Amino acid sequence: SSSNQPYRTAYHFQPPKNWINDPNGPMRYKGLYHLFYQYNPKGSVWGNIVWAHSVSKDLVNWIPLDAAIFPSQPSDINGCWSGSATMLPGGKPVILYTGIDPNNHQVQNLAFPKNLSDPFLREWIKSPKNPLMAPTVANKINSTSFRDPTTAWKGKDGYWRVLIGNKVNSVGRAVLYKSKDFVNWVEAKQPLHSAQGTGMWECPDFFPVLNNGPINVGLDTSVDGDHVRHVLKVSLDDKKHDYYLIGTYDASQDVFTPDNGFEDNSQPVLRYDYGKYYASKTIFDDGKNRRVLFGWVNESSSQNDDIKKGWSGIHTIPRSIWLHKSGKQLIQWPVQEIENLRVNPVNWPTRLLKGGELLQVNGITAVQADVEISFQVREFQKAEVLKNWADPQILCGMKGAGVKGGIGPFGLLVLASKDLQESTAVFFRIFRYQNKNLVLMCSDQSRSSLNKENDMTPFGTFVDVDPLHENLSLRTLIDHSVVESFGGEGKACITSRVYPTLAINEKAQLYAFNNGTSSVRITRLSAWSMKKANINGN
Ligand code: DQQ
Repeated sequence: SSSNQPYRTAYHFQPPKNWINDPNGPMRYKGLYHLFYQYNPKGSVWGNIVWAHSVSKDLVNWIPLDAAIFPSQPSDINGCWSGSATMLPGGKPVILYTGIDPNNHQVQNLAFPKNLSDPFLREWIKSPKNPLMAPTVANKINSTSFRDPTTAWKGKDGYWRVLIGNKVNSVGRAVLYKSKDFVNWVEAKQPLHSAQGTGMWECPDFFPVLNNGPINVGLDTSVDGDHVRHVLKVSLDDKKHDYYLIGTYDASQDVFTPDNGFEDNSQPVLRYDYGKYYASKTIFDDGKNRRVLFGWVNESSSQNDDIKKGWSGIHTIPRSIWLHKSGKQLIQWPVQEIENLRVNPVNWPTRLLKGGELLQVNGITAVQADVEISFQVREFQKAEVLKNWADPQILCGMKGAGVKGGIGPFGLLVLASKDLQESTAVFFRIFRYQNKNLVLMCSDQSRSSLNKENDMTPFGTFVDVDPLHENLSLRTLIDHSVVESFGGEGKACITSRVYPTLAINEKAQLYAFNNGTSSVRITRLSAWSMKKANINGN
């Protein structure tokens, strides 16, 4: 119950107990969404990995099914690791996943549904030809750095292509394999892309996005052409963050070239999320014609606490993802279905939020809420001057919500205790940098809990919004131990895990605050209590 499990979520995906990590093989089949995930059936730390399985009609409520893929043959006897689904012609789904063989080598395996007329796709059969791709003396692939096949895409030449994460020394690589029949795979001469000094690339994802298209419209993974840009996402094992590149896919050479600015000295620059977020994966949702992103959020608590509470890991709310009209970044927004959980709206009329002011948002269940707030900044004279560029996360650490500024910090205090001994601050602060306004967004959990065993490092990023011409918007999904925030209409995402000791259940409170000297105008505040979703029998 929520009284002895105050950190369990009410509308974020998690199993009833135990360890969960990467989302695997999401797909839509016969009108149902399928989500598999890395799961330890035996405990709340990583190990004994199988593909657990849930289905959903709406990406909000999930029905649990038995594990779909589990160790059963030499090519996966030591674990069934991450992978992806592909729809073959005629609407037949197949799964490629990494198996750990008796020598602890990483190999790629194929599985297909036993019974295509079962919309739940409960039973999966493994190809007798497994493994289909394996490290050998001839291909010189490192047997412990070869994993996480993507959804395959089909070229005009009729060949399927798939990427496998890999590294050679410290060069991260997306190794490309091609196949005519999905069973016999041949390694291409060169990887689709690689980068010096980035380390192991886990869970690659490669997909087209519409260039200059309407918002929230997605494309099937095999679509290509002049109207399309391509996205390569990699999960950097060394950093434990998901980075993405936007660029050009040359299908004739099978090479991806990122646009200028996406790599700095070979290192990728942009992230999906500047908080806790990893091993994500997208699908094309042919029901709603959009691309949907699934991602894993680890705990920030100690392993001892995870063992005590009996579980670890959640997934974010699935997000729609598309290319911003600038072409310079992706936009992410929680799938619209999540709004069906909204009840008891609270709306404020436009009002001024003076420097030093703290306003409580009353009338909602603050521990389980969806909040949208927008700010208009009118005076820019008092902006703090930033002389030298600084890492935004470090800036958020130095200039937390309690550090008074010129314009900002202003934003939300979530999961706050009555006396404010505990709170998580999600806020903006505007700097003057090279004669422009630079907007910093922070998720500051340094005061989120009296339990100092938790990792409470603040997170932050700059947001590409010009506050001179646009309002600064923030949406925050609050769910007991997760705070998922979207700044600038989905330009910047930060997900935090927090474990208040006082601000739990009905004791949690929500505030808008301004700790700058300049006033800002709240042009919108809409907040909702969120109903509990039915997630895996919880
Ligand atoms: N998790 C899986 C691997 C993957 C890693 C193992 C990423 O396949 O590389 O559970 O979190």
